[in-house]
Amino acid sequence: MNKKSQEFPLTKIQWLWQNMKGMRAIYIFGMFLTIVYNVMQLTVPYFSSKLIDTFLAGENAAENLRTKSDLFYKLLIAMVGLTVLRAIIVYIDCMIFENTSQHVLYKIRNFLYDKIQRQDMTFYSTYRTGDLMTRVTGDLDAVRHMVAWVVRIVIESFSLFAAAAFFFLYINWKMALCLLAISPFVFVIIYMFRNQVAPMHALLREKLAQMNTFAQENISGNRVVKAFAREDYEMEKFDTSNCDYRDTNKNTARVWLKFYPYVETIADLMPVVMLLIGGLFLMTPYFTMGEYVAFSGLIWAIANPMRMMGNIMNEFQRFSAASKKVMEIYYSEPKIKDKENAIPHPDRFKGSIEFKNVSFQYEDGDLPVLYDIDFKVNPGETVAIMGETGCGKTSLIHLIPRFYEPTAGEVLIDGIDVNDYKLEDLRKNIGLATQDVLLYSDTIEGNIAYGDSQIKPEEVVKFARYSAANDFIAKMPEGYDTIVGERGVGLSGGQKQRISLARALAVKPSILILDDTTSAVDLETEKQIQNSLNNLDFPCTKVIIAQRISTTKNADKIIVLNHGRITEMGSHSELIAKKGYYYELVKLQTGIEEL
Ligand code: DUT
Ligand code: MG
Repeated sequence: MNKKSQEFPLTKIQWLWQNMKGMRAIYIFGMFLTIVYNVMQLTVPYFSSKLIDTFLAGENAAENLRTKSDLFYKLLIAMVGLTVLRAIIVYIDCMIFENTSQHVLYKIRNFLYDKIQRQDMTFYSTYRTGDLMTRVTGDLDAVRHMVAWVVRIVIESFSLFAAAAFFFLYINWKMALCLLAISPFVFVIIYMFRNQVAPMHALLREKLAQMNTFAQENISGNRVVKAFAREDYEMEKFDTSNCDYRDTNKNTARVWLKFYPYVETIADLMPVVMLLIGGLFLMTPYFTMGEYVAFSGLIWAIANPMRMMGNIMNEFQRFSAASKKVMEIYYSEPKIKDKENAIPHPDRFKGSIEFKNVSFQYEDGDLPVLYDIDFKVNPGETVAIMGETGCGKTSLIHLIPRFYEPTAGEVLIDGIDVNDYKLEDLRKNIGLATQDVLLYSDTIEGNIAYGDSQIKPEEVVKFARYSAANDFIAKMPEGYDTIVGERGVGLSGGQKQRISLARALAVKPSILILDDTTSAVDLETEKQIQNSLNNLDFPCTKVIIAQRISTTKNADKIIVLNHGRITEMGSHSELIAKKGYYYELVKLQTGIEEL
């Protein structure tokens, strides 16, 4: 997946609109209400102009007040009534915008979470956790802000401006044109502002992601920080990142400050033009005092939207930068997914595994990590994989559940290429205990039953027995109900490994893969585990990565990897006879000089 130059099928606004499905009608109604309450706002000056001309400043004011006093009161009541009605509409409108935005937020967030869940390993090595977290929280909130606030303010500004402009033209077009002639200058300034502020917002989102990534990595890796007493150093590093974010924020705000005086000056020119030209017009019969009051009472409805333009443009750019980051995840597609013609295999696999001339290279790697791997394991057999650290053992076993795809050759299970299975069918048949154990913050029972939530409690105990974990679990104050912390805090390395083994066994897999799973348990316990693995009550092919001869010597087949190539393959006795790496290893581990 290319992180940088991703094309989206929809524009940002279209995408937002698409995610408003189900809420569109009410949202449009909200937009309509926004127009309504803004236009209503203009009626107050209209009524006051009427009141002034008829009852206060006009030629027959005193006369009118006496003879048409009921009209006077009607106008007053209409003014108050409209103000109250307007307040109610504003309230309803705000609720509509807020509700819709929360709905959109909820919908997109769930969608993103689902997307992230279904991504492949390459995705997880491309995006860092803190970055992803920022996208589903901060960036997404900027998107919500667009729906909840920006759109409403845009409509408010435009409807106010348009209504006031029409109203002015209606009352006195000459005066209105003199005022409106100033407004185009604002658009030129806003356009220039947009070009400068857009890259700032992109940078700002980047900095926020950086800061969050930094904090996330630091918090989850806090044990390393403590072990090396590097708190001050980490604090300093965070401070730098925090400062950087603050400064970028300040610089973004400063861009507006540069343009703000010009916009403000233009907006402020309005009342001046009003005074000058209006004053002159007042001396002619074409412009009444009532009209002057109506104009000056509404001059803000022209000037304020101009002032808001900068804000609106700023918010648009913020939305644009944030939605780009959200859409990147929204439209990301895992490379490893079900083939279109994948055939379902609901039945249990028999469990034969075959690697046919498999080579593999990581997308970001320079060299292949596996070359020409060729071997076969029959159902129920045990294969052990050995070799120096970094020789490609973990990479090899990751090809079986199709975490990655070989660059050449194929991996077959029961004679079918793993690419042809549905991922769910394939992975359901595989029990994997990974090299770095990750337990969830849940009870021990919940952790063991992770792959099969239907499993009975007595079965959980059975699998814990198989993995020699029952004894220490039973000794814990709350037994299987003991909550283990994030990543299994509160357990020893060997204890965690044994729970992870029980978790892998609990799905009763046709293929069990253990990646260095007993490296941290003592020899006695390991022997116990070996025994139970040999006597499982379900058929199972085992692929075991280990460094200890005691773990591997009884395997049907031992594979020795060296720099990504199979250098030795055979049973314990065959490999001893070969007098190669395995032979040397046995000598080293048993301390016997000659075998
Ligand atoms: N490698 C990558 N990207 C990864 C993982 C590994 O480039 O995401 C490289 C590192 C190493 C090679 O692949 O040079 C093989 O790594 P692997 O993890 O397969 O080695 P291992 O045999 O499992 O080593 P260990 O015994 O330390 O677990
Ligand atoms: Mg490994």
